Amino acid sequence: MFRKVLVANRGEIAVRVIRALKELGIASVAVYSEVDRAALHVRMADEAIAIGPADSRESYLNISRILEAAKRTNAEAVHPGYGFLSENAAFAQACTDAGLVFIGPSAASIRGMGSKTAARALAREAGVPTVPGAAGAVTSLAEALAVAQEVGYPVLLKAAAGGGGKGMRLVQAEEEMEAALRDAAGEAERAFHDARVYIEKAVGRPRHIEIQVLGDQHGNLIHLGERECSLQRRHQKVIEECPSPLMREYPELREQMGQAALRAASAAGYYNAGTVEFLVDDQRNFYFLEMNTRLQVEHPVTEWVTGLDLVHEQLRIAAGGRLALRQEDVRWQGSALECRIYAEDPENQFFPSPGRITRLERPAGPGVRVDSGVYLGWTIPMEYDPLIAKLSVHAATRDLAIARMRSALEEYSVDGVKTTIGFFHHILQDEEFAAGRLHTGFLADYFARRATPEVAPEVEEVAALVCALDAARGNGAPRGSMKNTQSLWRQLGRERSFR
Ligand code: MV4
Repeated sequence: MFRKVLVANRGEIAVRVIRALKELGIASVAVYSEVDRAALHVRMADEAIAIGPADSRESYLNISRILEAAKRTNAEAVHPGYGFLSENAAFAQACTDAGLVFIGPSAASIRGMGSKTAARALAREAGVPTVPGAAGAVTSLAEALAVAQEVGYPVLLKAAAGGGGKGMRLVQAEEEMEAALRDAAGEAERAFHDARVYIEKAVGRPRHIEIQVLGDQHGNLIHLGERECSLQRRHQKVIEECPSPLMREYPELREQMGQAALRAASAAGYYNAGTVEFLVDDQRNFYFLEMNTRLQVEHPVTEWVTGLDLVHEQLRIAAGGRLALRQEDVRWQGSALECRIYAEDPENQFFPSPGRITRLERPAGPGVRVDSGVYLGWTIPMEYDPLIAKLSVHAATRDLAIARMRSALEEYSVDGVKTTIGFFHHILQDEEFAAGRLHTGFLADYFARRATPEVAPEVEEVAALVCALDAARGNGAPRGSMKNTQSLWRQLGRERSFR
């Protein structure tokens, strides 16, 4: 095992990794930018090295500064966390070239899955279902029109270098194609310096279900089941859970999707922790979407239900060890939920609300876990993702997990910044949520169900997609009245005040 590991990240995930290192008797090195001098991850690590200014391009994304810090502290390995450099093939390669172990998959796996068209081709060749569409990037308007004609409208244009919804455009009819191609390519160019886009048939009201995989460098590869991540707002996950409510009704689906994920991962020569994302339609057809070649934000729900520690596994795998268990040893017990609690103002379109935390009371008790990178008196910087904590719970059943989450949220109290805690109270009381009827348009529908006139732009964006997809499925009833989130929250605030 390693003696010393550098954690190339900040916030709750750096804290999470540092805890695992401590437990395994491995010394930890934190890195920090100017505004993170007093951050929790810096306080918790055995050593800490300043790597530059607040702008992450000059600190947490600066490969040479991080390698320098590793060299200076004699670290043997680098854990990249999620975000920042975690899916940067050049960084993984640079670590290896500098004689450091990158705690993740090979640079080749990262590169292969980084191109969404290459990943799609790889999955398809491995016998994993992909959404009907073009094999590679489209090269002309004529080709785009031909593909769309063949698979049928509506179609989605997606950035080949993308992922996460950037550069995505819905095209509902032929006459929209030219402008949509131009917009999608422009957005892809600005976001990824790569204007290539590809086409997929749009799947209506899909669920987003992902499979956690784990592989060692000796060819062993297992899956740890699914996470349901359908609850998203503007392509940001809001609540994640394990198991997916769908698997209760159709338990064979876990094994089918699990095997498909293993085929995709195996084709990529994958080792370490990874996630294969799928869309699942209302007929329970599943389609490969992309593969994330990192530890994910929502890994705690899988840890709750499988009893494994994914960071321990990552460390053992990176050090050349073997997986601690075989597929048949994996058991799924109970139900787990995770809420991403942000310093954002739900009454003002989830506008970021960084600032100093002047009061902090956190929930505790059986089956309650808080992953956080903040402390009382700390100022959440405006330069980064304003995540306060991931609150996760585990209980015997989904109903009990929901009840446990609700009481944990009641115990949670944060002053000094606006938070999304109150918003979760409302979602968790929702009957559609309780029934497990989840899909990627859920939150847009949720706002719409409770709304009066006026349309919020961010709701409109998702709702337009959902609506178009509905129409395509033949039940094209116009959506009910949409509403400005601001007035929605004012209305909800009358029912119950936010904290
Ligand atoms: C789709 C889709 C429907 N059909 N692809 C959005 C982000 C990116 N990772 C994939 N996304 C989607 N791809 C096809 N062919 C609908 C979405 C989508 C979505 C997916 C997952 C979670 C939330 C979403 C919200 C809107 C659209």
